[in-house]
Amino acid sequence: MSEREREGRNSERSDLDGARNSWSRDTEAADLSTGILASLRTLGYAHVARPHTAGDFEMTACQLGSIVLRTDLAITPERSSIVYKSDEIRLHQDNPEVNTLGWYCVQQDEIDGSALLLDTGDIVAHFSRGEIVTMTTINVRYPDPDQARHNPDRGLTAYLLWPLVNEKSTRTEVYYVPWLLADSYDENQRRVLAKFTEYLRAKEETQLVRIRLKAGESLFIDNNRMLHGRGSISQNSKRFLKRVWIKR
Ligand SMILES: O=C(O)CCC(=O)C(=O)O
Repeated sequence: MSEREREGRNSERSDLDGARNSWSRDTEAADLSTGILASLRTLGYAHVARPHTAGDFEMTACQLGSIVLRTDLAITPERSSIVYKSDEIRLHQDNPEVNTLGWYCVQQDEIDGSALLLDTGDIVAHFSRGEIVTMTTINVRYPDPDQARHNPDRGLTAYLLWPLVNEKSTRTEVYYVPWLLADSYDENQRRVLAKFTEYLRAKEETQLVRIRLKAGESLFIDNNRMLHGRGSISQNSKRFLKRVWIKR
């Protein structure tokens, strides 16, 4: 466990850790969601290490907002998205309209299958005001959430655009997917984008958070702040996660 993860877990120990087996009442899910929200605010993620059921996960996720998508993640050769493949998934963010992502571990990979996380919550400290403004003009594509338009399993692809940096009244949010950059940027945008990728690379060397969920544990992340990915796993891996996309 990394120093950072240990820190996070210690600070949330009373709510998110512990030996009890499941919770059945809404009030327990509500109490837990308070701890999760606090951890999302401070660390950008919350690892619920207290063993629980998929039903508990669902109940807790509902306390965090509206679930807009549920996905079963397991190696599925006939599906085309990278999330069903055994290859490494590079650090990225999901649909930027979705604020919180949650994964519940039904079965972990035998060898690894850890979630890899990178925090961009300090972006304003690393870039000048001018560079931040330039980043608000750098558009990154994201798949159209309407499955009638974007459904790679049916040969349909359609993308919308979202800025790399989005200035909100309370914070500066990031949306980055290295394989969904637009076809062309001007010279200034290319320069700032190169500095941004170097910022991520340097961070990845020293600040990558690695969380290997055990069966019965879950992980929530702030999708407008944290990048996530995972290393490659075996094609025969039985790893099985339930994912939810949550809008606040
Ligand atoms: O399999 C995982 O751990 C992550 C999959 C992923 O990238 C996603 O859910 O967006």
